[in-house]
Amino acid sequence: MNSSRIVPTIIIVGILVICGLLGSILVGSNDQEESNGSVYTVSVNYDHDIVGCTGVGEYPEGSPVILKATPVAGDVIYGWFDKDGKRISSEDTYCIDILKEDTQLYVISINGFDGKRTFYTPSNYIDGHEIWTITNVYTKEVVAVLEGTNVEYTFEEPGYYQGIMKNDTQTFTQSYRINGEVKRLFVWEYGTNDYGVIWSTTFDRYEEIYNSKSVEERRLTTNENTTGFVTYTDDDIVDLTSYLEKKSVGMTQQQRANFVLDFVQKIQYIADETTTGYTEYWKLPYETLFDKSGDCEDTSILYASIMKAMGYDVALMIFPGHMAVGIGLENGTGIKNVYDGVDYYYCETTSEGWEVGEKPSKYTDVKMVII
Ligand SMILES: [Ca+2]
Ligand SMILES: [Ca+2]
Repeated sequence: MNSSRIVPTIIIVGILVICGLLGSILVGSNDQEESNGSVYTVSVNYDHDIVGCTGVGEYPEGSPVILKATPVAGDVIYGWFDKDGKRISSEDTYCIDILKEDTQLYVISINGFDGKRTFYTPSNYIDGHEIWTITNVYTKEVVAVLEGTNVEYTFEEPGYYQGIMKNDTQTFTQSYRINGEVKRLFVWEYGTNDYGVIWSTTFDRYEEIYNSKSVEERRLTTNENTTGFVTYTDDDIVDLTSYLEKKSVGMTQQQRANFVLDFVQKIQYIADETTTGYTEYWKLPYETLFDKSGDCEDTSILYASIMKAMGYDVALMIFPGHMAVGIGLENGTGIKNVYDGVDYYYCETTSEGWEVGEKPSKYTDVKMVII
């Protein structure tokens, strides 16, 4: 089990698993028949690192619900997430005070993570006003502002963190690199169904990928080496792809392309300048998954990688100031670009609502880079 954690893996999450009454606790069930209130279902999805979860089931409207998940030995609860994939708690148990609707949650555990660290006040620090500003070195996000002497802080997940304490004349830094398992939850809709997947990796692997391309390579202004970003043979992408393939069995070629496009379009759009300080910065597909964010070329490169891994003909469609993906379809519908006898249909990856073959008219003067 532990050895499999080293390789980034994809874990299939039960989708809309309704646990029904089995193992559930009915609160106030004696009053239920007399009241006209609705009965709502509470369901929790998780991967194979959670042994079980108590508290799921059906409850009368207004009930309190207490959910408790038990991780496998060596794991700790990383968090509870709502149906939109937003983390709502990092406790072992999750309590719904007053149940108002059918509620679908996810719970995620990670392996053996202890994020507790101490930031020590330097002995030669002369200002009595001791404040550490703690930043995630990679995302540049301030994760905490800590006040006090030798102050303890518990990080929520593995990462590389730096604290800075300064006054008018002195600046001190203290860093912690905390390795361990990292998981990302992706949720999206296709048609009338909800889908979710938990993607698992390690912080070590993130740093390996991050360092595999120089900043110069990531700031390409030509198309040279472009295809080197479409890492469709990497385990990180292959595992995700096989999950997406399983969930889309029976779909047509174009439906499957739309299914994956819906997954990618849910990834948050953030401009390169905001996250990296560079006007242009290409991420590897792995990094877009790890960050759960990117701009047009990042989500295009991710989508192109998955679709290529699925066996599609794939092209990056590069416009002045924009990137999209062309997917080869036989008998497809929508806007296409014929290249070398293949019909490449336009795929917009940056925002929801654009289906395969739908193209914003402002993008013209395409350069096709066949993968
Ligand atoms: Ca960009
Ligand atoms: Ca980018």
